Amino acid sequence: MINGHKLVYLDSASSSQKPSAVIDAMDAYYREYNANVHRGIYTIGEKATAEYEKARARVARFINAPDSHEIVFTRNATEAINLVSYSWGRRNISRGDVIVLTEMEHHANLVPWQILVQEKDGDLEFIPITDDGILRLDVFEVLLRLKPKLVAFTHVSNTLGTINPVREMVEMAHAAGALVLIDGAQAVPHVPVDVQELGCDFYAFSGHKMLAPMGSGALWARRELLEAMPPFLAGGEMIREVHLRRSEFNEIPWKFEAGTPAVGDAIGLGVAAEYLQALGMDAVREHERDLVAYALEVLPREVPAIELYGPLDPDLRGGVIPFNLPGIHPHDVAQVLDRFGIAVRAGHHCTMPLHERLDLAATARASFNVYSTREDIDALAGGLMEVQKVFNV
Ligand code: C6P
Repeated sequence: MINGHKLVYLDSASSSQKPSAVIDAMDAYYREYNANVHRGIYTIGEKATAEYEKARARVARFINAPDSHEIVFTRNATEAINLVSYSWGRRNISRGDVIVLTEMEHHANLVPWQILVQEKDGDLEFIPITDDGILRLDVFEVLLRLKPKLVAFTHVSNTLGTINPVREMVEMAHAAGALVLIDGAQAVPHVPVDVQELGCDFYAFSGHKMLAPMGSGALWARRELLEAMPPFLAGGEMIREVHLRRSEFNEIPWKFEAGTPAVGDAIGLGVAAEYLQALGMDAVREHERDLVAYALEVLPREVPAIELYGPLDPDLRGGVIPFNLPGIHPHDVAQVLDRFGIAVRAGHHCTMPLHERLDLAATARASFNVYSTREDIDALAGGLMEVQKVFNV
């Protein structure tokens, strides 16, 4: 109970709740076979290593990676993108090179590239959006004439919910000779992801938004890219041989997993991937599409003053509903909703440039996951009516 009310959790885009299967798997690791991996030649050390690598195989299956060695465990999507910007970026981007991003990127898929091009004297270009949050592919076509080295974009917008036409964008980018990084942080929990079908080169995501523990995440990249990339972090585990003045690095993916990894978190991530696969990602998507369609119908009907942002077509939109109540700051909206046990996020959602583009100081945002229901949306509509009463608007 939250403030005397049943919790209505509508902040899953920020982080999801975790199923018992995930918590139990982590509990079992810590209680029954807690040990470091790839080190101990004793029973629980071997069991921990086997479960850690099993988790990698599960994650690979979940996104249909052709080879589980192409999955590098990271702490989150941010670290996965930084791994690419530091490792691939510093070796492949030089003076005058162009990287194309979009106006809707989360800061995690913007700031690493800003730092890289500042260091290398390269350039960033941005695919603009329409007022309802759709990428302008006509402008993308024009930007591709600049022959960018890399195009990096989000699969699903964390702020507007827009599901981008990623497959088409990958084809366009490849035809122009660019590599493609997809930020899948808001996609893997909500839509089927098949990296082979998408044809991209790098795919980054966090575990904690897809029912997995905090501190879990992954980068998928094509084997030949990972093999050619220098290590990102250095130390134990990522080496094969070390001498005082030189070292030989380990094979992929361990070359990118320096130090003791978050073993329990990786195991939890593997179980979350299996859990979602058992639900069926087509069914997950259909459930969220239904919730989006319901929210887009119910909220303006029950709360006529509400301003909604993002694509109006539920087919183009993941489970994210950004909104404002005119005359009330979104932080106040979120605070009053909390009195009724309703959790939404308010602010810029780590997309300040997108808010600037839409001329919005901030928004409130309701977001869904597999456990969200139509009743949650009814509760939100009721809560928003209460907010209006409190502020007398
Ligand atoms: N978005 C949100 O409330 P991390 O923090 O590394 O797990 O995820 C970063 C990230 C990258 N890309 C997208 C599209 C994202 O949505 C996020 C995280 C959360 O929208 C927290 S700011």
